[in-house]
Amino acid sequence: MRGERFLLIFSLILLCSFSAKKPGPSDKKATKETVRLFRSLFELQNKGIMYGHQDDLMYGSTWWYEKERSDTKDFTGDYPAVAGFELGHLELGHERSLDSVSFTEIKEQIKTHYKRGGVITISWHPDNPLTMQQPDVRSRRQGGTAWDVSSKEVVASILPGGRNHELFNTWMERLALFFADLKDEKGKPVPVIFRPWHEHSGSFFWWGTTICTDEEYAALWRYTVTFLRDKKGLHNILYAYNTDRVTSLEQYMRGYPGDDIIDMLSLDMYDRGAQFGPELDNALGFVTAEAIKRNKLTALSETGGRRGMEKWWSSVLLPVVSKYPVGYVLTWRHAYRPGFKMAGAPLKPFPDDFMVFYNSPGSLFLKEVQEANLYKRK
Ligand code: BMA
Repeated sequence: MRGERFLLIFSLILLCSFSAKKPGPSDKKATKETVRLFRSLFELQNKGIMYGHQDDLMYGSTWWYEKERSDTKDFTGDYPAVAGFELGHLELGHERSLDSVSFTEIKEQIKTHYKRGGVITISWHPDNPLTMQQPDVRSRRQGGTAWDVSSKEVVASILPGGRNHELFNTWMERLALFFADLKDEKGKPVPVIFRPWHEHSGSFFWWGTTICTDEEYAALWRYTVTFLRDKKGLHNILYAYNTDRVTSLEQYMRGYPGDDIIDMLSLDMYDRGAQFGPELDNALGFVTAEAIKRNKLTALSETGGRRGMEKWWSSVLLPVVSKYPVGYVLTWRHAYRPGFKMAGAPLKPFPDDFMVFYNSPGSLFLKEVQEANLYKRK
């Protein structure tokens, strides 16, 4: 009798621990640090919004690669919680990105930011593998680049069976080598959030919504992840699905490759006018609800203020993002402009109103995520 009761209690405990499945990466072999990052971010997105900045650790409009420097730190005294990096032209075997940034230096800064306890996110604007081979390519504006949308055959041409499949595999090999090189001092892989094939709902990249079919887009995603994760054994990557502005969940999910591939549901939306606030509110509402339902992370992975609007951070962005469990908000790069430096009167890296966002209890910069110990907790 006692034995039976013991067995019953034991199986109940076992059942409970199985059904209360903890949210975690889609990669079942994700490294310990990657699992911890996922879980920390999943919790943190209910507590506040991390600030992220693209190429923050690489340059600002008046300076170029000074190791400890950051526009965010210059302005607020703290680094961003999330550091964004770009891999465009890595696929070509170049030493520098399409923005002239050295890939060796990018790797250094990724490791440094990881050591500090920050989060790393990586974007990729690869050239157009089909049109780049055309003889007259450079005579066209954006010819051969990620923005070249002159052919609708591109995605089909790089998938298995397509005539550019082998070329694409050499690109993927280079990408895999880069990720494999991201190791800390003890040789352990550095976890990163990778956001390729971004802004699918728009039609300004060769993987855009009217440039390939939803099936091709999903297949491209699945090929990318299975290549890196299963073929190359890389288990330090969280994958972010991403669209540009959308007005419905149905539009957002077009081409979604599946929960076994994706870790984060993210959105890019720039403020182009008065409709932005309500549109962002609507989109973040359904994107974050869907993400939570699926046990996925969330982000407003690219945004930017309205031209000429002084209090954008405090009066437009903050009130909307505070309503939802958004993991991070990232603003895009401060492109280096040698002319600004020569003029002797450098522009301020951020508007004064950015400090209102910084000082808000809801925003998280590096010091706050250091306290949360993203990679070390259980
Ligand atoms: C774009 C612009 C480009 C840049 C690209 C990749 O949005 O900032 O100038 O080359 O991102 O970083």
